[in-house]
Amino acid sequence: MENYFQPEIECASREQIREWQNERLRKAVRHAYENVAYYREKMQAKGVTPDDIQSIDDLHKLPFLTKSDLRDAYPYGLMGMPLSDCVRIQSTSGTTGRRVIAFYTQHDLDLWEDCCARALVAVGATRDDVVHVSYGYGLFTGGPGLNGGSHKVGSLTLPMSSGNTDRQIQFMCDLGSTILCCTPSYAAYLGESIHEQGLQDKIRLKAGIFGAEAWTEEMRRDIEKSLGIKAYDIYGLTEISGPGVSFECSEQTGMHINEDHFIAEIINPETGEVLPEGEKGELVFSCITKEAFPLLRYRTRDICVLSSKPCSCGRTHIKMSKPMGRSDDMLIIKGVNVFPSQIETVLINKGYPANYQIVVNRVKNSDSLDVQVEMTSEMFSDSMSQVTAREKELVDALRAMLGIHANVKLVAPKTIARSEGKAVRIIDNRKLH
Ligand code: DLL
Repeated sequence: MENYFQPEIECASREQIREWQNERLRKAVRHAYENVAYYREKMQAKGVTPDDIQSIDDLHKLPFLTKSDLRDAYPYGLMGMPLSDCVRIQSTSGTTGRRVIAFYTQHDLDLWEDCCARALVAVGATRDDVVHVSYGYGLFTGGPGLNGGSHKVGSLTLPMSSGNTDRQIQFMCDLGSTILCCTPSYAAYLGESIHEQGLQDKIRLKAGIFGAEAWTEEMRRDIEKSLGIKAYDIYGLTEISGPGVSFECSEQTGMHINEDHFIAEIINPETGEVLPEGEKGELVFSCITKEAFPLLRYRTRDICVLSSKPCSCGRTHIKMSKPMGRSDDMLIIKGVNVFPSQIETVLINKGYPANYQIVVNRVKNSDSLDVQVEMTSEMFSDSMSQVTAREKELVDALRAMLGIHANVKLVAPKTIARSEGKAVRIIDNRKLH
């Protein structure tokens, strides 16, 4: 069994990492140019050839690739290898427009699973662990990615998939699951259900690896408390391979990007200008080792900050902050930029569970923001006037955070539908696109 803490790679000097990146970038650009007509045409339209890209300093010369390119080229137009060399597809959870389909050779699958194995080892996984994978399996990358990573580590892998919460808890108790992999909203729900069934003493979990959707530090603390674990973040997207593009280490202050496979840039989402390290902007990835689906300068729409400050875990790969929202589903309400994570921070700080729904409407050209929040069972027994006072308190706190008025409605526990995968928390009825 290989060891998936790989200090020769993960703790390499910045110079060494840059050297790998330069060499692999040159190869990746040539691969895309020679094998993907769509890419070649985009580069030609910008007057760039593979000879113009000698190092990461030349990266800015390449055109960006966006989700709409992926949709235009659907389904086979961005493949870098013949179909006979591809062994798998995965697809996004997108519900609007054409789905995005990513292709993998066996080599691509191996590298992706290596990245997930690194993530698991970083949260403490060994071959003695029981890894409980409650991400969805099938087209979604969460289940297959963590499953493959867990096999590589040599842990006993429980391919639970999502759903059937009672069975999840039963397996967790009976088999002594030690590491939980699922969305943070499902982790919170599992915690809630375990407490309801009074089974918290039967749970052997020590760590969780949660991603695929935005979650706050407050939610981390809640999950850690409710499940009695350390909760770590993991990031990725289907187009770039899936989970494991970056992952948290013991420091829990941002996610190390697997820089031997992916080069990260931060750009101004309005102008496309590359921003210096430390500035907030849209994350852009160039994949430098992928064969079947070679994406260069892919715009993720995720807004975050990069930092190469030394990390106490010894890893030298650059860290990205938790995504602070998306440049495309950032809500603009009454002209004000609103990130749902800001609303979640207010709610959790005031003691509410992370079960809420944000509804935006537009009536006669005026936007309205409604926030429905579940009360805890203790709050639910409060008198009507106490509930009204609580609602007012939230309205004030949300105004202080967002600068706009939100209509707040406190609802009974368990009235907002739970999610087994990514939570649907935002309903924008304005149809602005
Ligand atoms: O969500 C891959 C994944 C599976 C990541 C399991 C982590 C764990 P997609 O369905 O293609 O892929 O969605 C990708 O989800 O661009 C982000 O906006 C969001 N996202 C993913 N991880 C995080 C995270 C998977 N840790 C999109 N925090 C990305 C916040 C995340 N947002």
